[in-house]
Amino acid sequence: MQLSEIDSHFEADLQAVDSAEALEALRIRYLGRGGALAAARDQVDFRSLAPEERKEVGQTFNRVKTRIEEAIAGLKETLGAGAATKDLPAFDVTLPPVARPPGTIHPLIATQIQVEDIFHSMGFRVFQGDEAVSEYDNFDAVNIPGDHPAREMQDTFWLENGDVLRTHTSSMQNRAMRELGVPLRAIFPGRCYRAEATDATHENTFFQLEGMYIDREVSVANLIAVMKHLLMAVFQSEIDVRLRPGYFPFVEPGFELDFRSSVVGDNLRWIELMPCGMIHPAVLREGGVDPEEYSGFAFGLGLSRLAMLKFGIPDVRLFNKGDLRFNEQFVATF
Ligand code: FA5
Repeated sequence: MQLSEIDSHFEADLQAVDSAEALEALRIRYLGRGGALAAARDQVDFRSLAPEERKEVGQTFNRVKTRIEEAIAGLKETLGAGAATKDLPAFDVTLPPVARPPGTIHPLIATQIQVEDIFHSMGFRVFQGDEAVSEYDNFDAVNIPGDHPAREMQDTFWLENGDVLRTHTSSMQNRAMRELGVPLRAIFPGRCYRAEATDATHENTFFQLEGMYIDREVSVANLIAVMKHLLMAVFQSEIDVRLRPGYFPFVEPGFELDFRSSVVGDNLRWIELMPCGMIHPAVLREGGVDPEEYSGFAFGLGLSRLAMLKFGIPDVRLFNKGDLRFNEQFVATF
């Protein structure tokens, strides 16, 4: 093969190469000791050439050789990359794992789950409701008419359509009576909202857990027994409870329930836990329940407050901060 033919032949041969082995064979055929380039060179009688011509022919050889070398090196890289990835799985099993620390349940929700379990064991069901509710459900249905001063007790977020972000879970009392009927044993946990200044014990967004127990001849004694059982199960210790008078338009009589235990707080001091009371006859009637036949109690447990007591959390605002350093402290708890 003449030097002038090598270029075009090589081009055609290169197109046909489809493997690393074929490429190596091509390299030997063109660049090897007995290869096409060496053979073409042997055909040239350098001694018969004038110095100028000798230089020119030498340069031509070098140019062709460099071109062939570069083309082979380029294709080798392409074929090599293909071979390296062709039969491998889509991910590299030898890479070190990405460390993902185990997730955990938020202490508030963990408390909610625990309290739900305890109420389940006493035959209560969990009833879910909306956070945006009608003015009627939040106020009127629980005996707080439009001009009643009790509306001022709870600073309300009003929505443009006249609904409200529920200020308390009592907003579900009426629906529970109407949808579930009586006898009724149900709890309604969830977020509540109040447009109030925040501090260590007041948040604009917090959790309550409402409960209703309606049947024939339900009394304050049942209320005390249920609450004592709840608190003993939450704190795993002996508990004392006491009732003080409290005012809420939807209960009569109304109470504030306090408790004390050697494992919570200090020096067996009474801790104010939640308002409660016997459901007001007007509320029963509004829910379609005859107060002559049925009676019941209701309570509005501050779930955020209970979680604070359970875990020794000093500031209610920590729950909503989304600070992982806070949340991570509860990893091992559940
Ligand atoms: C009520 O909301 C009544 N609906 C409770 C009730 C239900 C009474 C059924 C009788 C019968 P109160 O506004 O006190 O009551 O709130 C109840 C509990 O929610 C409080 O004891 C407190 O633990 C919690 N709470 C109220 N406001 C906040 C707040 N801003 N931040 C955190 N917790 C709050």
